[in-house]
Amino acid sequence: MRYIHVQQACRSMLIGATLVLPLTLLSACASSNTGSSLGTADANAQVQTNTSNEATQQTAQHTQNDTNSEKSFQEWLANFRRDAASEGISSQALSALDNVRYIERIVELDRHQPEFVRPIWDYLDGAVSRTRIANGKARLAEHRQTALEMQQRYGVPAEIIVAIWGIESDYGRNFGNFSTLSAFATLAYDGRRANFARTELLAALRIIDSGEITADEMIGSWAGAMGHTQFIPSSFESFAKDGDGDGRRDIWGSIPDVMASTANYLAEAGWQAGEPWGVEVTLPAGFDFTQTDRRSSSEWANQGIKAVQGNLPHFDSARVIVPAGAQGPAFMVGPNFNAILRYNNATSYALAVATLSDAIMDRPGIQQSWPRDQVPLTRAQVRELQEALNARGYSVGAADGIMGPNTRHGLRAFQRAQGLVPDGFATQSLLESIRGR
Ligand SMILES: [Ca+2]
Repeated sequence: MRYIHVQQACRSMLIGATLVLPLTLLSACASSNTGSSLGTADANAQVQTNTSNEATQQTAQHTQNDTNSEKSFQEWLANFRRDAASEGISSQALSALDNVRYIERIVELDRHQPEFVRPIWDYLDGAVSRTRIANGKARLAEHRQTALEMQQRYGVPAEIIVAIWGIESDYGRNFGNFSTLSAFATLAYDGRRANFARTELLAALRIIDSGEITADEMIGSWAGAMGHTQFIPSSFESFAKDGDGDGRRDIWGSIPDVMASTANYLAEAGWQAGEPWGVEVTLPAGFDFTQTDRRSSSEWANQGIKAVQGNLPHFDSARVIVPAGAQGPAFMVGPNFNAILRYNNATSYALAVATLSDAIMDRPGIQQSWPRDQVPLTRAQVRELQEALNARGYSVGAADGIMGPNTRHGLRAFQRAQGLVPDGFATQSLLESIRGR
C-alpha cells in the first residue's frame, strides 16, 4: 500500500486541474512515486501550456469514452447484483450498489507502472522522515494507554502498532477517500484482477450487511484498502477486532479498534512476543551471500556475523538480508520481520515499519550507508536483465520488470558463475557486464 500517499497528493492535483490532461498528470504522479517533486512541476507547466483546442478535443473524447464505459459497467453491475443476491447478500446491503460508480482514474492507476524501480533508501527517506518520527512519538504519547493495552492483549509492542499506523495511513491522516464498493466494482469490471476484486466486493457487502459500517463511510484507497489500517475487506473479515467493545469493528473512526486490529493481524501472522524484529549486522570478509535460508543466531555468529551495536539477539530461526546488495547495510531478521511482511510483502515496507518503530523509541537508526550513488534500473532494464538471465539458462520466469525473489535467485547464480559477489542486487554495471557476456 506504499503509494497511497503519492496517490493522495495526486488526487487533489487532478481535481485542481480538472479533467483536461488526466494521463499527463498521472505520469507526473508516478514520477513523484520515485521521490521527484520535479515531475509535479513539469506536469503543471504542461497543463498551463496546453492549448484550449487540444483541451476541448480531449475532454470530448473523454466524455464519449465515459458514456460507453458507464453503459456496459451498469450492465455488469446488474449481473453482479443478481449473483450477490444468490450468495445471500441482503437486499438492504445490495441497495448500496445504487451509488456505485465506474471510476476511470482507478483503472488508470491500476494499469500504471512507474518507469523506475525506486531504490530502498529513497523509499525509506520518505517513509521514515523526521516528521513521520515526530508524529509517531506524539501519537504514541496521545494513545499510550490504548497501545499498551493492545500490546498486553496481543503481544505486539506499542511502537510497532504505531509504526504500522504511520506507514499505512500517516497515522490516519491519509487513508484515502474512494468508495471501497466503487473501487472494487471498477477493478472487477475492468478485468485485470477480476476474480480478486469480485471476491473483495462481496466481502465488502457482507461487512455492510453486518452493520459495522455504512456504505457511505466505507472509504479507503483507490485499490480498496480501507481505513486507518488499510485492510482489504477479506482481511477485515478475518483480522479486524473491536478494541473499544462497542460491538462494531470500526477501523475508520475508533483508534482502539485500529490498534487492536493491527496488533491482531500481526499476532495471527506469527508475531513472537518479546522478540525484536531483527538487528543491523556486520558481515565477515568473504561472507557467502548465497545463504538465503534460515539459521539460528548462534550459527550466524559462528560465521563471524556481529551486531552493529551491542549483542546479537537470540533467534532460533533468522535470515540475513542485504536489501541494497553487499555495498549496503546488512540485517539479521527473525520471525517478527516475516510477520510484518505478511502485512505488505516488500522488504522496503517491513524495514520502514521496523526502523520507524525503533526511531519512535529513540533507538539508533541504520548505521551503515546505503549505496546512494547507484543509479536505479528502469523497468525496461530489469526486463532486459531478466531476458538475458533466461537466455543464459538462469530461469527467472516471465520478464515482468519486477525484481522478485526468482530474479534475485537467478541473478545470484549468474554472479557466482562470473566470480562476482552473489548478492542478488541489480546495478547498472551488472547490466553492462551481462550485456558483454
Ligand atoms: Ca469498536
